[in-house]
Amino acid sequence: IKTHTLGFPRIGENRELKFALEDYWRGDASEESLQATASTLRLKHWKAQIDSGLDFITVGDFSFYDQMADHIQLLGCEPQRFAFANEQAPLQRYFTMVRGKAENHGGCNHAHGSSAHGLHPQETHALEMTKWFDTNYHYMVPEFNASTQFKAHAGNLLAQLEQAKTLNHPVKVSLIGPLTFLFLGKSKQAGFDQLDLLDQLLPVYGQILSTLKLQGVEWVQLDEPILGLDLPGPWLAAYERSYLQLKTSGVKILLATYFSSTQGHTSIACKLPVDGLHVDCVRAEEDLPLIIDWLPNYKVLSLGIVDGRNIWKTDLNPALQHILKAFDAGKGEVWIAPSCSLLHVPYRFSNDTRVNLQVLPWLAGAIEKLEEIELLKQAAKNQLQGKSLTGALANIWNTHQDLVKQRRNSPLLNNPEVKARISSIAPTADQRHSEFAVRQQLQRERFNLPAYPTTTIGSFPQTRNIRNLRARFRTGEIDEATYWQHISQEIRQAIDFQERIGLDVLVHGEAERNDMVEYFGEQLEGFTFSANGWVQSYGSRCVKPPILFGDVARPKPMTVDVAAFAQSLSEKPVKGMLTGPVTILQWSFVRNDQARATTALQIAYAIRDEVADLEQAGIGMIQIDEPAYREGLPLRKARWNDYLEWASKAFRISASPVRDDTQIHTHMCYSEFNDILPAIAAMDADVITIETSRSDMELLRGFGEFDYPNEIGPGVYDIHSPRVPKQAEIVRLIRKAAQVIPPENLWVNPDCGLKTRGWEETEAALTVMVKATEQLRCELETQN
Ligand code: THG
Ligand code: ZN
Repeated sequence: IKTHTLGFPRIGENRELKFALEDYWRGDASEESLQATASTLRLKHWKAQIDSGLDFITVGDFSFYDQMADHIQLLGCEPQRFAFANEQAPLQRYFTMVRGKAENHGGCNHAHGSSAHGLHPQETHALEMTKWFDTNYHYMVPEFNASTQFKAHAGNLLAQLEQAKTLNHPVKVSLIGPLTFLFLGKSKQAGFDQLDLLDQLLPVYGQILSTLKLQGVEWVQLDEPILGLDLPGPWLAAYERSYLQLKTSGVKILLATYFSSTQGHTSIACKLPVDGLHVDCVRAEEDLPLIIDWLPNYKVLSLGIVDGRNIWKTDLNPALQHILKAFDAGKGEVWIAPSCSLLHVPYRFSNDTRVNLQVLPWLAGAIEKLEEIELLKQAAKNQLQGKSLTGALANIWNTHQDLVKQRRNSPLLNNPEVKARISSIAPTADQRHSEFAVRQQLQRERFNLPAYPTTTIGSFPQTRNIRNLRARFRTGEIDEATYWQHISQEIRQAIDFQERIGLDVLVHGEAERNDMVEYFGEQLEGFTFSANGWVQSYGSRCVKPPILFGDVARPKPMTVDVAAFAQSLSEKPVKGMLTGPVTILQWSFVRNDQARATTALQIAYAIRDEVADLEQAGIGMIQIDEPAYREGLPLRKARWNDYLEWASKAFRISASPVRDDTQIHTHMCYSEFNDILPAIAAMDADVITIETSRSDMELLRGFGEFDYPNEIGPGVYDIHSPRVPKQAEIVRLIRKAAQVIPPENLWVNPDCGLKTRGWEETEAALTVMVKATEQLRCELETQN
């Protein structure tokens, strides 16, 4: 029996890598100092693996930004559009690819005035970023076209290997497999299929594997998580010949699948000419009997039995049974591992100072998960010799299992009122009183908005001042009254600003919120929070997912005071701002002792009560954001319907207690909506705002073809860049939108929230947006 991990969190226990990167980018630290931090972190993480008893340390999971981006360099396929000079240092090229390059390269915090003149020829967009499967981690998307070429650049990887060798411990190298790498990239040329690049790519992989073998590496883990998707036939068909070719390198290959069942491709995965197969026994437990049956006994079976996507201590008994079953079936070599890379969980919980003390002992971060793996190995070894654990290990095992049992039976998990409420949902609870057409009429009479009403998505720039304010309140430096006095001031300024530039529907700006999920979790029962449980989201950016451990209830209103105060400052409607149940679910660590659908419904009721209270307080428009609605979609299509049914129901439950003339908004960020449009329509929000400007309104076409029935605000400018759009550009986008959406249903707004932007460019951009709208209204009047 051997133990390993598919990958380890790289940002550092105290986000050392994040701070080192940001210092370096800001010009406050040298490359040497950045490299030194990276090197120290790698050593620390490998030592942690050795200390907890793993048989291999994993090399290749470190990255300065993202592992897919690393592979773009490893495989020598930096997109031609970056036009790198040969002499340019790889690290510079790397950061240009992942972060883009602004004109003058002065960083992003000044000289915004100059960007008002439009795209500078020297401005280079970063690689696109997109969600890694159904996680909250984003990877950088490789770009392919017919002239893409590959070339091995393994220097970086080999240097890390050399560093690992100083520890004198067996090494396993982890890489993304060739088919997954190609599949997750994007063809940038119409009609070009990136699968056509496979034959060029394979020799480069072969060369890298041979080099690793020469360097004394016995095992390479090749991640092929796309085997858990509904793969197109030609991609599936390419597996066998690809791996036959890679086999000639002579290095042993562990093919790693995770996140989802390989159903339909299980036999291919089992029969590939590789030396081992890793299976996710948490997400794809149902595959295990088949795999035990079909995987030849001479191959290594790596069992991913410790959940790499969640933070609960593993119930060791059933996990041990899985291991023993594999041995019973005659498997020669069984390895034990987390289900997937530990990238998706915090470093550790044992030192945390904030988690509810009753919940804390139930949790396992990356470090604690390695300990579980070692414990399972010792128990399995003993069992195979007909013995059970004794001494200290037996004590650890028993204590661990007591905690697992304690959580299962804890009264902390149960709130009978919440359970009763969702066990008897009235059939009309998820329905508005009247159909949309009726509501629309009443809302038009009530709000009397001009054509193409203008609004924003909700957040305004989170200035240093606001962050400091929250930090000072958190540490007790200022008291609650002082804190709210300052926040009120921020809200007042936000309202004044919007009145001044002439927006029609206002927001309060969200100065009081840290994160759109954390903010609500902190006020709900059933959640707890860590002080330091950071998980990488993209690059140096991290999130601290709330821990949802029990039945969800709302002890008291969460946003009503702020919303009512903001509304009192203006005659115009000010939207009440909430986060939707699916997004709260998706961006939290949620309980694994009940169905996600049930948890979502509980959250939905908490939001529903908030919606009702907002309406009571005179708020006429309420926005319930669901940016994670699309990413919650299961990886296999066969499970979509079930998800979409409960997800849209959860949204409707939260949105439906209101009168017909109360207007419900929702917002979703950039995603492929088109395949789930019926489910988006089924949410029945009166207005949806979506991100469309980067796709030049192409995303909107689907809404038009589908005849999306309700009102839509397609984003008219990209908020991810400090660039200020020109009036003519926005006019053009609105006209384009009006060709597919009935103009009377169109709203005008930016793509997304503005919290990552500065005030200067925000004011400039929104002013242009209002001007563009006024121009179109004039044209409408002259037509009529
Ligand atoms: N909240 C949560 N998840 C998310 C987003 C979010 N996932 C998708 C998307 N938005 C990810 N985007 C970001 C953008 C910025 C940051 C994190 C994720 C960010 N984080 C701070 C950092 O790393 O410095 C930490 C913020 C803090 O101190 O709380 O800036 O909005 N849950
Ligand atoms: Zn958004």
